[in-house]
Amino acid sequence: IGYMAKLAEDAGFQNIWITDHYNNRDVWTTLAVLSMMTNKINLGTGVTNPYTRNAAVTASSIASINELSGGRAILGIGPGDKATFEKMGIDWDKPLTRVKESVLAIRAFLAKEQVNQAGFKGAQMAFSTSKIPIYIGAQGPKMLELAGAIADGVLINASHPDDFKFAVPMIRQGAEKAGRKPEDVEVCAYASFSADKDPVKAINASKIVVAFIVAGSPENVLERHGIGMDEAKTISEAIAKYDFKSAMATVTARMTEAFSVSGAPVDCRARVDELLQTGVTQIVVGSPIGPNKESAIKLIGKQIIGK
Ligand code: F42
Repeated sequence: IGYMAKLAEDAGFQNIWITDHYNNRDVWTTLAVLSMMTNKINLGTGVTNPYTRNAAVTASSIASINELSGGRAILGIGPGDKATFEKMGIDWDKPLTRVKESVLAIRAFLAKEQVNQAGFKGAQMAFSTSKIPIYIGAQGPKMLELAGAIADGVLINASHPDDFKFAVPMIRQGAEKAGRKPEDVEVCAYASFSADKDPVKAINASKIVVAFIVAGSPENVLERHGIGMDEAKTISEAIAKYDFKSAMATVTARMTEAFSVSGAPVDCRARVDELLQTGVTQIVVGSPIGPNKESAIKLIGKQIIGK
C-alpha cells in the first residue's frame, strides 16, 4: 500500500482516503504508515464512524496522524456500515444525531477544549494540533443536509451526475440554513473508477464492484437509473451464493454506466467533467481503479488528472 500511495502522490493525486470496516485492514495503522511514506498528499479516513470507535479516541488518532504527516490529515466520518454492525452486535441507534454530536465533540477535542457534550464528562486532549478538516460520508437527504450545515466536506458514494443533481441541492440547503456559503463545503464523488487503454477491459474490471453496488442500492436509487428491482434481485441472489461469476455476467451496460466511471481515459475524463458541472469539487478514484491498479494510477495521472 505504501508503494501504491507513493505512486498516487507522484501521479498528481491530492488526497488518499482509507476505508474503515472492522473486517478489513485497520485504517489508523495504514494511515500511520502512509504518513511516513508520503510527503505532500493529504491522508484521510474514508470513512470512520462513531459506533465502533469512541469520539475522544478518534480525535486522538486523527491528531496523531496530523502530527506524523506534518499537517496532512483529514477526518472522514459517517454513520457506518449497517450490515457489519449487525454482525458485531452494535445497535445502529439514531445515526444522524450520533454523527452530528460526534463531529461537534471531535472538533472541540481538536481545539483542546474540555468536552461536556455527547455524553462526555470533562474529557480533554493533552496535546494540540493544527486545524483538521472534517468530512461527512453521506447518502440520505438528512445526512447530506447535516454535512452542508456542519462539515468541511462531504463524501458521497456515487459515480453518476444524476445522483449529484439530487445530492448537491441538499448540501447547499443545509449550508444556507446554517448561514454558511455553499462553496465552503467540498463535495466529493466517492466513485467506483476503472481506467484502462482498452475500454472493454476497464468496464469488465468494474463489473464485480458494480454488482455489489446494485445489490446494496435502495429502490429509489435503482429507479433513478432505470434499473429494475428484479434485475437487482438476481444479482443479490448470486452474491448471496458466492456465485460472483453469475453476478458479474448479469451486470448490464446501464448498470456500469450508472454506478461506475469506467472506460478509456478519454471516456473517464468526459464523465469527470460532467460530474464537476453538477457541483462536485473532488473525484475519489475508488475500487477497482482499473484492471491493473499500478498502470491505471499512472494512466489516470497522465491522461485524466493532467488534462
Ligand atoms: N461506511 C463504512 O462503514 N466504512 C467506510 O469506509 C465507508 C466509506 C464511505 C465513503 C463514502 C460514503 O458516501 C459512504 C461511506 N460509508 C462507509 C457508508 C456510510 O458510513 C453510511 O453507511 C452511508 O453513507 C449511508 O448513510 P446515510 O447518509 O444514508 O444515513 C443513514 C443513517 C440514513 O438513514 N439517513 C437518513 C437521511 O435522510 O439522511 C436519516 C435518518 C435519521 O434521520 N435518523 C434519525 C437520527 O436521529 O439519526 C433517527 C430516526 C429514528 O426514528 O430513529
